[in-house]
Amino acid sequence: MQFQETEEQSMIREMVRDFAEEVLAPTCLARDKAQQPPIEEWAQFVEYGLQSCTIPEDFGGVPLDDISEAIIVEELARVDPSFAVFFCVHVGLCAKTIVIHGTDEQKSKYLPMLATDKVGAYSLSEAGAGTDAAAMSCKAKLSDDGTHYLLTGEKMWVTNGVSADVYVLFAKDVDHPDYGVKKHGGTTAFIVEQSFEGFTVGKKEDKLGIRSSDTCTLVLENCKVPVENVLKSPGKGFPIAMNALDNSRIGIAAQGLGIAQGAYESALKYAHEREAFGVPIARHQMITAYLADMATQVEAARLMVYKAAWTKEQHYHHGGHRHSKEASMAKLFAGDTAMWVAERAVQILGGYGYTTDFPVERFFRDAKITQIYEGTQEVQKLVIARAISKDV
Ligand code: COS
Repeated sequence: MQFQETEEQSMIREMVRDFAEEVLAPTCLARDKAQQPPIEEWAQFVEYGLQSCTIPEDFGGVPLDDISEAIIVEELARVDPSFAVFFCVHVGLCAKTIVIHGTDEQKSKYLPMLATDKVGAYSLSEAGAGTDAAAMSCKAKLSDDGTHYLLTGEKMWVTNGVSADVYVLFAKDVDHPDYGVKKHGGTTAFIVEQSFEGFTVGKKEDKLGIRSSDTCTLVLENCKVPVENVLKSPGKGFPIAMNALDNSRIGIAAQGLGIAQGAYESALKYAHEREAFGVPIARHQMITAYLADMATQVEAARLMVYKAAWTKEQHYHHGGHRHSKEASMAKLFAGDTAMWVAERAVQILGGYGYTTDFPVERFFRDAKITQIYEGTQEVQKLVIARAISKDV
């Protein structure tokens, strides 16, 4: 067992940290206020090639190991959690899902564009199907000539929904023999382009946090999707959706870690600069104890995130076991850590922490979503409980 980053991982961390501080930090508050997606910043980011980190070289990517991917998210979220989730969804939920489940034709068509400047998204949830994903009601019906599916319904909570060009999107094939038999019966994964006929970007949500990340509904009105855009085969979509979430929950855990790290650093700096009763507040025991607890929680979250990323790497490349449990544990712990550390940071900064003069109010608002999306904390407990019950 070793706890040291490789030289390459340290180099990536430094590169992303510089990018986040130089490019994201100056604009993130204004984007947050305006709810503006980081399109210009993304254009600068793609020059580094990191948006292709989950795509094999054969399809134009510069693949990195899973711990490096987590480090990138962590460093982005330390400054700008909205940008971090933009990256996470693109590389994880979209590109990686096509890498794992796509045919050679699908990979050749879609991965090179996702490896360059096209943006990816993932669309599973609906108004009545969030935690209970299998309850989705969007329907897919094969056209009479059998060349394409017609998708109908409305998807919800789609991160990157406005900005994306390509979506991995789930709907139920009503003619599949399992449809109406099993709860998730007929669920099919499609690759959908924003330009497809019958596809409309719907309402954009006005959110508490991660406001520079666009979240919207998608309206499908006989949306025409070629049959060759089905991932795997019709009716095989639910396990694809679950597998994609196993992968990306580590990304959200890394986002929580980055938020916690950013909030902790702000509080530490402030506590050493701000004086009260004649000394820096960091010398008051109650504040010292907060800071010690925060540093400990952040470190514990970091170990869990990297361990989950390592387990994922072992699963895909070295025959290791599936990483569902580790991903959910990391997301559960790091999400709670983000929320707790950000709240403590606001407390340490007092009134200043409640204003936009310091980033901790934004971290506080941004932290909350890490306990909700890509599976609520309650869902993570369900996944963990199911996994550990197999150990009995
Ligand atoms: N990887 C691959 N396949 C998986 C899987 C995983 N991690 N987890 C479940 N599956 C498969 C099962 O093996 C089963 O397949 P078969 O029917 O072929 O046997 C199928 O998926 C259904 O699994 P299960 O019975 O566990 O489904 P449930 O309806 O009970 O759902 C939860 C389980 C709640 C865990 C699931 O709905 C979930 O994760 N919900 C949260 C969704 C979420 O995170 N949404 C946010 C999306 S971001 S827009």
